[in-house]
Amino acid sequence: MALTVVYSPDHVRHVPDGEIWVGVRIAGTELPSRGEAIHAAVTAIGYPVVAPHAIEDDELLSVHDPALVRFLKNAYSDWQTSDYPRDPGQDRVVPYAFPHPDMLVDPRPRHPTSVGARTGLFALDTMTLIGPGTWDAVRAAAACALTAADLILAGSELAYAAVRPPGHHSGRSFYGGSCYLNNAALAARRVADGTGERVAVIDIDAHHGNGTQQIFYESSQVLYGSVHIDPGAGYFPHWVGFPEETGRADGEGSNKNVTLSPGTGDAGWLAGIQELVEHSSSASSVVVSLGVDSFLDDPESPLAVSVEGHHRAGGLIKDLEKPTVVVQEGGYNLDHLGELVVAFLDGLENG
Ligand code: SP5
Ligand code: ZN
Repeated sequence: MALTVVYSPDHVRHVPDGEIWVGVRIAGTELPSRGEAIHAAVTAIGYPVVAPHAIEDDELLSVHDPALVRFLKNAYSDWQTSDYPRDPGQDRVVPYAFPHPDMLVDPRPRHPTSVGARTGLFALDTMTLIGPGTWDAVRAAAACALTAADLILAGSELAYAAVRPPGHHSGRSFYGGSCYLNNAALAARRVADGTGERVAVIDIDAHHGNGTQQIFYESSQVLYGSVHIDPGAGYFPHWVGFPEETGRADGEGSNKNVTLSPGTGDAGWLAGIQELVEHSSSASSVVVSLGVDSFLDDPESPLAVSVEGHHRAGGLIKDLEKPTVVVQEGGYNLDHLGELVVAFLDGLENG
């Protein structure tokens, strides 16, 4: 099966320049060099690389609330015109106060005047900074994911959106976990709408894709399955990602979470992926959220999967024999990132 890579160099314009972790600005790991490493590896293998087609903001509304899109688009310029860059001297958009549900009298809070508070209305965490080029890069990533979906709709078997920033922690009206717009959800919605048939999302990032789960939680048309580090063992996204979350309303039974203990290696991870493959059998096409942060030496996760494990994961998903869109999520070991992505893609293409 031939694989086409969709890539935009505009990802380099997203320079989060760190993250605010437990109140401290640290270097962060979602770096422009991640995109460069992946691009170099897929180019070296010889995969064809194409640019995304242009998209309209309206296309983002298939999975996102207009208020989130408007916020992300304007956040940096709103921040620049506030006092925060001078007092206290914060150059990135960071939330300051959050609307705790028990505090609110009206469950839908009024639109806050202060951009610091407004950020708290949309952000899950303090780690996901917005800088001058963030929106352009975020939009380019969404365009890559939609272009990859359109390749499948036009008859391709395999397409890979080599994107950053990642997307699976962002939901209909919230962003966080280094994610802004949900690239994989945009691709899944596009394929489901274009085919009129069921789509399965298989999320193998080390973290639970809480945003993708939320977007499709009541849908029977898009199944969601994820294998990830157990949030109950103390890992992001902490509040969701448990096995008892199976979907709601029309989506009852369409959601599947497989949780793993810290230190889980190839056997446990691949058994989890096999469960997701079985959960996906009624779908006509597949979207893979490809995080490679389950790798045994990744700074953001305690899982312990080898390069060969990533190759075999691709092989398990190949066995579904369905048109597949792969969308890049996490993976933070810069020395192994390209090798891990190529190992997975080779397994998916050739078994
Ligand atoms: C897309 C994706 O993989 N997002 C990962 C978000 C998880 N980040 C939570 C971890 C926060 C702590 N980061 C500091 C790590 C120091 N070793
Ligand atoms: Zn992750």
